[in-house]
Amino acid sequence: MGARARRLAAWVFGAASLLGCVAADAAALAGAPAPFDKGGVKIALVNYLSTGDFFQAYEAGAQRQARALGVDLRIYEGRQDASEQREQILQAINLGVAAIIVNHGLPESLKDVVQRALDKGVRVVAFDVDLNHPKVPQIEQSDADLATLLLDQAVKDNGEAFSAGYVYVAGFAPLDRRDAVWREFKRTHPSVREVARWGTVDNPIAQSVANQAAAAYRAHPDVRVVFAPYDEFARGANLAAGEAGRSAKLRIYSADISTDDIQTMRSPGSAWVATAATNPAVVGAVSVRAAALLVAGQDPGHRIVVKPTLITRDDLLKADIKTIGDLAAKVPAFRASNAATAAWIPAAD
Ligand code: SR1
Repeated sequence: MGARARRLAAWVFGAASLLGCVAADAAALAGAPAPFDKGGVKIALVNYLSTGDFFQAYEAGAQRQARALGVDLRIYEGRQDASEQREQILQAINLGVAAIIVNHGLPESLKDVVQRALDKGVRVVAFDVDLNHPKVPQIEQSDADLATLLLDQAVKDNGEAFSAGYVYVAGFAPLDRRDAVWREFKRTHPSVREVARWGTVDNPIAQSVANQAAAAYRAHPDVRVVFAPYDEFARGANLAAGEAGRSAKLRIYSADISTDDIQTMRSPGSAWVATAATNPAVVGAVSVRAAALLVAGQDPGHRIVVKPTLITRDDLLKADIKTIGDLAAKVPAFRASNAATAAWIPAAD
């Protein structure tokens, strides 16, 4: 084959694989309502946060559900940059997506671009960012239940009176909802004293939180319980406890779970004794299904909840759970959710 023919073949192959990629990712789904019966449906997942196990697993679950639906899922990485997230929403609208999943973010900076999407007929669903719009279904993990499970366990393990450290950053919807439960808990448990508070989402989050925790532990040697309801916070609090030789004197209660988190909780002498969590991959799949239902003209409901489960260090050790896969094998809620389902939507593989 001559050079010209080779160039032409490469061009044809490149164009075909590009088309093939779109066609493969956005294939027709037999028996599904329009537009899924024809294929070619594009959905955007626009993230505010992407780093850390939770968000990686969330994205993986969203991708699996999109593949099962024949949807071409365009993922925009989140860099905790509100103006970049706005720009990405505008790019997604221009790309002609049928729906946008907004994953976290700052409501004030999103409202007008979300309205622009809705005005152009693009469907929108929100995970863990309160967009407060009647046309935008809100997906969450029931953060009130999640925090209540943890604080009930903290009382069970430590009694009604203890000095606590609290890890919190305001402005993130799930953390704010968990914080509302913590504030009410302190009101109803006057012998629980919050003696130290810290928190940051500066990357790398766990290490930044560990640096703050080390100072908090030095200043407040009476801290017995740490309420750190985000796994990156718990990793930091646990790391600092280990480095300060305080693991045996502290108990850490957190949210979220991943295979790495399970290993940290199981490690000898770990202070991280309980977490309340969903499977983030399941939440990602629910988000795509909710968007797909809207695109098909069906109603996923306005408030879509994936319920969390309490998992203690003892549970992990006794049941010999070492990975998220082990957890899914033992706890049905970690395999799938019946939120935002329909007979025509295939299960994510
Ligand atoms: C900074 S917000 C972190 C939380 O978002 C998700 O809801 C996860 O549960 C995580 O804890």
